[in-house]
Amino acid sequence: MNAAVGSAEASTTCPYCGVGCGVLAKPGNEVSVRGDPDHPANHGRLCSKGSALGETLNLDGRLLHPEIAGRRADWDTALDTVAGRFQQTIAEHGPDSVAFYISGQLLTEDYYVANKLMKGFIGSANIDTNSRLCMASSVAGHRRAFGEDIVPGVYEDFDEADLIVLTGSNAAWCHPILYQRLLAARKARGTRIVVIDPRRTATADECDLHLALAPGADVLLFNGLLAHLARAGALDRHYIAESTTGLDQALALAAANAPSVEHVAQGCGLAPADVRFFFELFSVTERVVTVYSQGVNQSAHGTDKVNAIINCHLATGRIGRPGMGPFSVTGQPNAMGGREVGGLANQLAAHMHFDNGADVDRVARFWNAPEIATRAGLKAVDMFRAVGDRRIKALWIMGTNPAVSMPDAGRVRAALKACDFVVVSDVTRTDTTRFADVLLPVAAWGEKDGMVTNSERRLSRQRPFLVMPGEVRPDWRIICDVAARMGFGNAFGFAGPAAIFREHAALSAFENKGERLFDLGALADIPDADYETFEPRRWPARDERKAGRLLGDGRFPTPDGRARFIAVRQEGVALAVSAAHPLMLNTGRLRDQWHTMTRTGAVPRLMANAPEPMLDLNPLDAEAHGLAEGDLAHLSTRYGSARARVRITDAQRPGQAFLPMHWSGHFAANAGAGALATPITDPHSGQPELKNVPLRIVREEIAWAGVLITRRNLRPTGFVHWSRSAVTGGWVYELAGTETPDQGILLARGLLATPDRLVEYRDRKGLTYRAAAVDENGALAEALMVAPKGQLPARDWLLSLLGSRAQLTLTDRQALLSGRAPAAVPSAGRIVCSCFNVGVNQLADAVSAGCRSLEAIGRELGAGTNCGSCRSEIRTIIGAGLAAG
Ligand SMILES: Nc1nc2c(c(=O)[nH]1)N[C@H]1C(S)=C(S)[C@@H](COP(=O)(O)OP(=O)(O)OC[C@H]3O[C@@H](n4cnc5c(=O)[nH]c(N)nc54)[C@H](O)[C@@H]3O)O[C@H]1N2
Ligand SMILES: Nc1nc2c(c(=O)[nH]1)N[C@H]1C(S)=C(S)[C@@H](COP(=O)(O)OP(=O)(O)OC[C@H]3O[C@@H](n4cnc5c(=O)[nH]c(N)nc54)[C@H](O)[C@@H]3O)O[C@H]1N2
Ligand code: SF4
Ligand SMILES: [Mo]
Repeated sequence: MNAAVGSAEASTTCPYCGVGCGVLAKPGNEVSVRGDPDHPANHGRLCSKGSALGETLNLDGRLLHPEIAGRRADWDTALDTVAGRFQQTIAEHGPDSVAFYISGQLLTEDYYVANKLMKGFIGSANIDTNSRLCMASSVAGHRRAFGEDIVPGVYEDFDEADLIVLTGSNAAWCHPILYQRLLAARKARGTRIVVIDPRRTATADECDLHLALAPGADVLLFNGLLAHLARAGALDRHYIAESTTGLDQALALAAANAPSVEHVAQGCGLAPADVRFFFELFSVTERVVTVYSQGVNQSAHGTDKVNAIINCHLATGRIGRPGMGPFSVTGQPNAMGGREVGGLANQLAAHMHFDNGADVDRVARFWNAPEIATRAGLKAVDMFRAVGDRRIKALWIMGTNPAVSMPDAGRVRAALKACDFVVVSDVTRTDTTRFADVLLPVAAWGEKDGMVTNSERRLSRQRPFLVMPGEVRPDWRIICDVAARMGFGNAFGFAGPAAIFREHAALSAFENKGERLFDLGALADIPDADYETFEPRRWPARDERKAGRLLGDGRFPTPDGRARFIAVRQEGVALAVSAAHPLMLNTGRLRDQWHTMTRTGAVPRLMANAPEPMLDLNPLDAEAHGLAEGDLAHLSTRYGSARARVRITDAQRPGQAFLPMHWSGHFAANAGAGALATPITDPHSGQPELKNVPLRIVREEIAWAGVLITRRNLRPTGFVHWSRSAVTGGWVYELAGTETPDQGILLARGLLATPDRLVEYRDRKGLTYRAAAVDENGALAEALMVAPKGQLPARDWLLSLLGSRAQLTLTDRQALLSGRAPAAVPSAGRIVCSCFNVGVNQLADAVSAGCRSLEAIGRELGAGTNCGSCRSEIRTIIGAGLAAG
């Protein structure tokens, strides 16, 4: 690990989800982290990912020096090359021949200068961000309804609501601390919870009603609700008259689209009684918050889904008052900060837009930018298309891994390969950095210094507590240095993040007499010292008053001051299933992994819950495809293919499969969801449909399987399938192939590193092979076992040998070659609770020993008592144990 800045406990913010929890990080031999008790987002709590932050800080795999064409270069040469190639391309082909693709991982200051450089000084709006895959439909829906991209609610609404509708949100895993807050409120005041998700997720575990609606049917459901509210006399006529326009058209279309509860139920694949229960609950409960996220946004009709939801809140006047409102929760740590600076290609800056000439003029004057872009640029999917057909000739990617996370990822990779000049700024090597002509090493969490904004518009500081290692630099500085080399030094001569933040704040307040609610005017002169000690606060920050909910006064930032109902109708799914692709593939997140696993994938306890890429399938579909639990399946869509093991679960509806989005080429041979996903986008937001693509699955005829346990970080090639998982002291590689076992043995042996200290065993038929290598101290360095499918021995004891680093005993050595543990080592089983490292076998044993409730398990094993995100899985294990008697 790199050196600490000081010894004091630093107060900073978690770099994962949009809940934006405060973290206290104490440097030492290891950095220890705890939740910040004074941070209003989490009041001291952290989820599994947040609590493991200290384990992500070692420097294995960190980029420490700039590289040009794969060779180490010095900063001056690297920056000159970037600036020179961009300038040359612009001179020859115009400003729209270059682009930036950036990210919600960036801090506000990084984001601000990147946006200013591209839109203000290069003079193109070809800057888009991974938020296009994430929040774009919410942004578009907010603008259509409210006139500005405003999230009206605050986290206190989770405490004060009587009904919370979670739609297209697996908050139990993706916004865990907010979800725990909701469960606490439920305990205290009996908050009702309705979950709308085609899958029965962990979030659906604790709810009054789970509506497992047909994928994509959300508009029909919410149109049905709007029509029901009208029929039930639940419309707030006064509010509608005073504060809105367009109800008649929206209601007419909704009523035509969703004429009755039965019609809605049929179209959504739900029971009429369940639909009626939801409608009535919504209609009679004043304090309703509707929380939504990627099941709504990531859709070919995402913007319509957002407006269908907002329509119901407008119709009942339930916006921006305590315990009520539509609440789009943000995904990334600084998704909201990116929206503030205007990091999307169709935004300008500070909630100002290209479609308003006065805005363009205002920003140009503020920046003193004569060449400002005057129209929107290319959105992510179109941007990579333009890279692919050479309209864009120079691309700078910062803080995102599009070779994995973009839909139709195979085409994105081909585009990156074909592109004349690719720059990548990252903290580590990724599938995307392979395409970089210039690779720039940047500061990571713990080293970075700046501002982020969470889902409830609350700004918090990320503060450094570690010295930047090697030659690493912060993103903002790299961007400003390139800008200066391009001749824009005057506009980018910032001394540090505080100076950039002041300019960002000043722009938000510039000629803003309240037309734009986003206003940080009170912070435009914040002294460096106050920026250092900045306490979390929400925007708007026009003056010293504390900001809370917005839009509760029934006034909206539209020209006439009224909110707009948007008439929407249910459209068909973007691509329908067919005989060739009979299943619908849904993709999303797992509890303990973050995106493309560049950080969480290296932490053993975060890998333990789901160590391999798994495709979830309903039992009926598994049977129809001749697939058993754990079988390897070949997955293909019209865009690409992948391989994953099958997990059979009735949490999936028949006809629907689910694959996590996380596995990149660093963690498996070919298990990426991005290669399978469709690049079809929503017409308003340009956000791709990442939740539905027709899928074909075929069982892979596996002949042999292997497991390699090693200290080395490898990237096997030539295997039909491999995946790997971090364990204490190294990695476990699962291998599988369709070759004959003897060929498999040959292939797998090629992975071993230390033939001189190797002991080997091979059975006479050449079907089974075992080998172990020791280091100079006689401790296990690696072990390989290969056997016909289904015959691999258990490996817990091998892992404990790898982890302990103790010298092997004679018994150990014999056991290694016989493939059997020396004594029955009790196996904890797959880890369920990663906070306390409790495995499925331990839980099952505790249930048989009489623990019949979550509380009893918690008392016995600790499991489930910290972050709480494993509670639903524990409940399932208790249920299974009780059912088995
Ligand atoms: N553990 C973890 N947490 C994270 C992240 C992570 O990588 N890991 N990433 C963060 C980021 S950037 C984001 S954007 C958020 C995302 O947070 P979420 O949106 O909660 O996560 P997802 O798993 O992408 O999708 C949510 C749910 O949408 C459902 N869904 C699919 N199709 C439909 C549909 O047509 N209608 C409805 N109503 N639901 C549907 C899926 O079944 C899925 O359960 O999570 C953030 N938090
Ligand atoms: N199939 C499918 N695809 C999806 C989704 C889905 O649900 N299904 N979800 C989409 C969503 S919502 C999102 S948000 C995206 C996320 O997709 P990505 O943005 O590709 O995911 P990350 O793994 O978070 O990539 C962030 C990269 O930035 C690096 N990094 C971290 N901090 C910094 C920093 O401070 N500066 C710089 N320069 N680099 C840094 C990390 O090392 C990592 O390589 O995926 C999208 N893709
Ligand atoms: S809930 Fe989100 S912000 Fe909070 S600790 Fe977990 S990942 Fe970090
Ligand atoms: Mo996201």
